[in-house]
Amino acid sequence: LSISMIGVSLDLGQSRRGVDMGPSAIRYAGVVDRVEAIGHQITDEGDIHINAGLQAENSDSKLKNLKEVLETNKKLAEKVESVLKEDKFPLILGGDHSIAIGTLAGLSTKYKNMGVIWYDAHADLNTDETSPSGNIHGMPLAVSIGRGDERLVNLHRDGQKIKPQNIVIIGARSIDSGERLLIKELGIQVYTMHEIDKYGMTTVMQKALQHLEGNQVDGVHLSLDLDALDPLYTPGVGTPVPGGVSYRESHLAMEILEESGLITSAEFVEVNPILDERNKTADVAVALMGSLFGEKLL
Ligand code: DIR
Ligand code: MN
Ligand code: MN
Ligand code: MN
Repeated sequence: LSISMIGVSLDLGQSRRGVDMGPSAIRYAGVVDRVEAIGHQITDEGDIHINAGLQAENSDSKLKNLKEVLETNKKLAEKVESVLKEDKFPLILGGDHSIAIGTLAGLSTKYKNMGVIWYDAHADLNTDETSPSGNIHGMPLAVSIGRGDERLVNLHRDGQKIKPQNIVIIGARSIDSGERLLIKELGIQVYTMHEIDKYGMTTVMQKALQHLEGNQVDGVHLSLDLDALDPLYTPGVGTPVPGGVSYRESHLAMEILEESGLITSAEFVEVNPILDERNKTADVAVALMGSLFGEKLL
């Protein structure tokens, strides 16, 4: 593969500062060497920044820091689009999960029927109306299917970027009431911790991929929120939820994705070095990238 790595230094999509340093933490954990050792080419495109200072203006409590989140995501969507034009594999490092709005907007310029694997403790399907927090990192999937504030929905290109039937959420264990309604209304595929416990990760991943292949997707994006894993393994996240996916199960999931040959882009988000223990969470992110990009023991 020829990979282009884009860091997004944004922490204003949620309320715990420091996740803007996620890309640095992941670089420090050795992402470039790890991916090159597998035999891929990787170009570090540097970070997308925002001139917000420490105190962003908190104008709208229903959409916290909307202006900064919009600005950053516009830049990201442009960047992703240009990386795709060079036929490179986009690898995005967060930053909080609101950056998926820009990632998916950029990807939607090339992929018209793209599948999305959303590996997360949360569903990220809130709108400005249903959000209990006002944090935009809880909204990117809703925004990308065309629900919520129109300034977010129409970012980079007008309207829906991905189809609800092309989404598979894996690892969910914290879903808000408005999100539950939207999941039911649209029939979005969700494999919660219950299904992972009951059927095992192999079955869950096979079902997820079969579903996307059945929809004849033209690409598959992996959006991996490190809070999908149990906080035991990834303590450096802003909204940890106990009872998560294990380290081994997550490696297995990445290996199954790699074996499928279907993944066309990926993002790793919500690494917050301020909340972390000796960069443990960034280390896990890089280890999982190893599996996703085809690292083999023998
Ligand atoms: C919660 C938390 N559902 C919200 N969302 C998170 O604020 O909308 N997503 N942490 O990853
Ligand atoms: Mn998330
Ligand atoms: Mn999450
Ligand atoms: Mn592995």
